[in-house]
Amino acid sequence: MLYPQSNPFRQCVDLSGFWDLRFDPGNQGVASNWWAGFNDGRPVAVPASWNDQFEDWRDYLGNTWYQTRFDLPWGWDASRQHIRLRFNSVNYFAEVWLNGVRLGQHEGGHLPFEFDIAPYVRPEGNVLVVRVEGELKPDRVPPGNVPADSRYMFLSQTENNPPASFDFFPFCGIHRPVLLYATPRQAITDLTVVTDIAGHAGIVRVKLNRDEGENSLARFSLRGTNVHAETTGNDAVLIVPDAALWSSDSPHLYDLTVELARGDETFDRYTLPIGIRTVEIKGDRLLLNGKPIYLKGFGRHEDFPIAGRGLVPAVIVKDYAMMKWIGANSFRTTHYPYSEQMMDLADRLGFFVIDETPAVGLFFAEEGLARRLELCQQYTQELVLRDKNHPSVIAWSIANEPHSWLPSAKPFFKNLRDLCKSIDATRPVTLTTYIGIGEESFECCDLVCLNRYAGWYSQSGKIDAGAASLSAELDALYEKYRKPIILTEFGADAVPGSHAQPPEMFTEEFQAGSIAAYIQVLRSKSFVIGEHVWNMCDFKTSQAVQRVGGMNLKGVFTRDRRPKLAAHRLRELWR
Ligand code: GCB
Repeated sequence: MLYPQSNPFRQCVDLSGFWDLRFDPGNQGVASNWWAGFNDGRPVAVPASWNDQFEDWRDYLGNTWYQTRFDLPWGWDASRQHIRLRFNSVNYFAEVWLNGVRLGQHEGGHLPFEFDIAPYVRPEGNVLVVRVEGELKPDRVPPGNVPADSRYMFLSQTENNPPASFDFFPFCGIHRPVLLYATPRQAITDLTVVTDIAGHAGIVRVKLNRDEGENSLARFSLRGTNVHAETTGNDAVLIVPDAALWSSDSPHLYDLTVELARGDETFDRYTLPIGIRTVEIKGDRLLLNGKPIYLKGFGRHEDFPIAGRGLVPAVIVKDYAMMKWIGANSFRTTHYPYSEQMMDLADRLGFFVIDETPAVGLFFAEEGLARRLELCQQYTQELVLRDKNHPSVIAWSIANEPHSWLPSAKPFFKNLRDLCKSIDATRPVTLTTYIGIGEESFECCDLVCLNRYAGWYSQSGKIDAGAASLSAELDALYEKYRKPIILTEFGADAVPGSHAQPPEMFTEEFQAGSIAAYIQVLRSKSFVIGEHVWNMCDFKTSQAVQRVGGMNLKGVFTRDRRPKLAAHRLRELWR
């Protein structure tokens, strides 16, 4: 799925701004025809979560109606062009109407969906209405309101408010831009780029998808080089002599331009930044361009005061600046796909990304399991199709911490692994676990990813004992699976400004000390290929006894991006 862009052949307009909003706790909107347009809306910012924009609706996750109006830009013509509406992310469920016509619906909060609106759009006075809701239900992914039952879950989270089966606030709303865009009728619809290296040359294989129609000429070129190819088919190979490879130290991107032409007349163009690089696992190593890499970085969240999970471009820039400052080279998109803007900057700035689907908090009770699998399949497919061309993506994570005690878990993940590989055979696939050695799904993963909090949730307050048990566990895991290991989560909560010597839980000294002790263990194991601290920043979550002020305080930066002691300690260790 190509991100919309503007050039002489295609145009894109961002509908972000102040929309109208009506909360609908009594579910009267459908019967009252709000879908055809409603009155008495209050202003709401798009993109942003609704929860923190008002004084009284923070924990409300139910039916909510959004509305905006738009005119088509000058020159757009629905009889000659595809005109589409693209939603980059709406959490969790969206149903969309244009001028009273139902366009469709989408489930899942972090991946784009779009509608062809050419048949329904008017030159002026269009009314766009979206019903959004994010109720927590056991047959949704991620799930919520899961009945307490120790066969399925480690801990019951129904006492949390809101009752999410995951540890981040279930923010709702239109979280990323809504785009209106036009392309020619016979347009480029998708590109798939796979790169390889042969000696000093880079090999760029491009597969083109296009609308049905006559076999026009497709031209491929890399800006700033003489490399080009053309074909009336859909496959091209570009060989770049003395290629500048993409890496974290030198994230070189080439602009791949693809054009469609009839004779001399060009009628479509798309430009995609690409990086030439290879990723593979060999023995205990993860290789980029044939050389071992070691991941230093974080699990994170898209989370910021007031905007909630909504896209704030300045926060993205700040986060990369702080990750560079601290010496990180990577992150995992915990626990859902991040914005396209975040992914684009990872390519530009040279960050390695473990790209994760929204499959967090999965449990394996029979009831609803088929539906949860269907949703995970949908998300895996949507994610890989969206992000397959990013050089920064070095692995896919198909789940975070599933409660995979029951035998049905292993075939569930084998199914998702196979699906992922069938769309993209070039990247490793993994999932992360707290279960450790008993996580049988590691058999079908290329990498073993462990989340561990010994010294915090267990052996509480004992940094050295926690580190010793981590060390023993890593050895046993490697012995069993013989695959490279990444510690994808470790850390401790620290209340900013709280101090103690000797260190005590919740102080900045304890957090810094336990992170440093873990890193010392990791560096002593040759099969460990990465360390991701949980979390980069403090983040909002459901209210619970372990969550002071509804916050998870494991950030090494505060929610407003100020470094704690641990950030300075990490900077010494990572730079
Ligand atoms: C985990 C989860 C993460 C939590 C974290 C914690 O293992 O993957 O979502 O926030 O632990 O702080 O408890």
